[in-house]
Amino acid sequence: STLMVSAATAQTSTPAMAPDIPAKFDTAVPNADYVKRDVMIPMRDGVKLHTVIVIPKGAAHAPMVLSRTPYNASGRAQRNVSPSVLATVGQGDEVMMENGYIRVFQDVRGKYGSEGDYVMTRPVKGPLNDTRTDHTTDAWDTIEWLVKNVPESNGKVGMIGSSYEGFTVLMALVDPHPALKVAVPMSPMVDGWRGDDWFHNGAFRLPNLSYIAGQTAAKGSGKTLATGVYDDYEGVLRAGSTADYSKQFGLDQLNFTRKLFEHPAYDSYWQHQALDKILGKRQMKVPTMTVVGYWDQEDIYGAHAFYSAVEPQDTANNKNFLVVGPWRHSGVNYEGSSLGVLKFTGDTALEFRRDVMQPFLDQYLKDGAPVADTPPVLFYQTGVNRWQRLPRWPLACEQGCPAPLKPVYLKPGFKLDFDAPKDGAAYDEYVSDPAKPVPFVPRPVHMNDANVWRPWLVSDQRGVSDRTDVLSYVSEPLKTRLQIAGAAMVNLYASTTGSDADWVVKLIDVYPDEVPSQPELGGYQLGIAMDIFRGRYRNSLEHPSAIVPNAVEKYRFALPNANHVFLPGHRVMVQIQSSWFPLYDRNPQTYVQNIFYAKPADYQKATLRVYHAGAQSSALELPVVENK
Ligand code: PG9
Repeated sequence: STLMVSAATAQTSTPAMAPDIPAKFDTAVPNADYVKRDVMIPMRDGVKLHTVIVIPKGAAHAPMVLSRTPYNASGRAQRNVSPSVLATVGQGDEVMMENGYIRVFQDVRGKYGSEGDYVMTRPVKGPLNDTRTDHTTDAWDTIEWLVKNVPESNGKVGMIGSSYEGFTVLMALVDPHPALKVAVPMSPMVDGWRGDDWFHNGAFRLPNLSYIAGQTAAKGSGKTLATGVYDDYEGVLRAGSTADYSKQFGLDQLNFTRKLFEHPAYDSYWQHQALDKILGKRQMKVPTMTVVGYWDQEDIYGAHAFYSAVEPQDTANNKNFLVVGPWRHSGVNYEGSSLGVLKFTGDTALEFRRDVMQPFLDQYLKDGAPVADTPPVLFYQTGVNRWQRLPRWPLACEQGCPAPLKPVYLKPGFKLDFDAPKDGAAYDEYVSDPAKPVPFVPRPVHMNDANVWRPWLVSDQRGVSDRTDVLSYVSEPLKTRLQIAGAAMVNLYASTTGSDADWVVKLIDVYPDEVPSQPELGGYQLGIAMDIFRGRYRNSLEHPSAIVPNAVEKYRFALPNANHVFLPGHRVMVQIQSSWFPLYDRNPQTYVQNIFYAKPADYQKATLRVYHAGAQSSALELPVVENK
């Protein structure tokens, strides 16, 4: 019968026990409008880096845009399995591909398909890196290869990328290949201690532990922590110190965890890899548009730090550009018409990519493209929701800006205004109990939930404003607009009965009781600029010192940059608290040598006082600018 014949035929050609998974196999993509090339590019030390090149069919004299990633180049080059190049690359790359670009993704050394060792945010060659290579040389060698081996290209290369990929863009600028014509670092990780991923002003960011497991437990995708607890607030609290928490999962055996635990202070390990410091000393050669989200919950510090470090070199105002949109971390590459409860005037991320970034890239990468009309600074002004083209940033600061900072004072009775306090109680106090830290978002806190993590910086601060361990100072409803443009400076006079303390300070826009067109915003407390400072670093970031119990000391630190209009009817609020958990590790409030290893007995309740009298008038110095 027919059945018997076909069975016999099958047996002779493919044995029944032939293994069914080949070493390598890709399904054909019929009618694709692109080709994908997978190559191994040799570096100067012989290590080969896996690189995926996506080329629109028929491309000729096309620019190339490179991203160097620890997040899987093949995955970055395959949002969907599709014959359409727009569906294949990420949402953030669509405009580029519509304009005929070649898109290149490369695995950094030691990750996914690349050879070599992986070192987390590998430091530049120098005191911390005694090898012949770093991300600067790897970018150089890659660009050298690309311009010689991609015949469809015009030999001009741009680099782009967000976060870790933004860090690799900045690393390429340390000694850029001559074919690198333009750079767009987005939310780049610049200084892991001052205010990007690992710490903020010395307070450790606990979500890093699961990131380290995901990133360094294996060459490919790493491991997920089996926490066994949905509410991370509970799970982390129960464990005790950060070292004890890490130990449960064996994370203390990973080298990068060890490096973090060995360098809790801003010592040479951190200073020597801070890219703003490194690039501030180099001559700026490549036009660079640095991009960051206003509410960037991971790397809110680095873009501004880099921009201001290199700005003095840009005397002709044609190399250093800054863009800040109303986005979460990396939100620039997705849909940008809302964030949490906030709604903007359309897809702000697409507007930026299509109307600002693309002409900027074209100017430097496309043969014969016109000069783009790029403002030195493009900043989405929150509160009034509009893009602002600015000649410089910031507009108000301590020194050297068009406007100075203007203190708004914390006052007795939990008031806030521009006049210094004249009478009334000298201080307010609260008890901070490390056994009941203030949650950074309402419990249960499931940190892996993207819906919690991504928009958390715009979450309603009413969730904590009435806790007895949170002080909330609020102004009268504003009669006229109050506009700020820069970084507010905290000037806090405070004491504690303990010998160490964290200070969390939040500048908040309190909406009117009723917002007719969006009722859920009635009374909303929107964080405009918020940060934490670990008290032991008040006199030196590098050399911590114990706080003298009950002595009034000064804590001075900058909040993240803001370009905001507080509208009439709104109120300005300043909140102060001493924990922000489990985003930040708990300060035991007893001075210990290394907080990572604090013992259970070190965690002690303390009474903290915030002073508002005479020479000890605590204030937030605001970058107020004239409202036009
Ligand atoms: N914020 C992430 C990161 C960058 C650099 C080091 C560690 C983490 C990221 O989004 O890539």
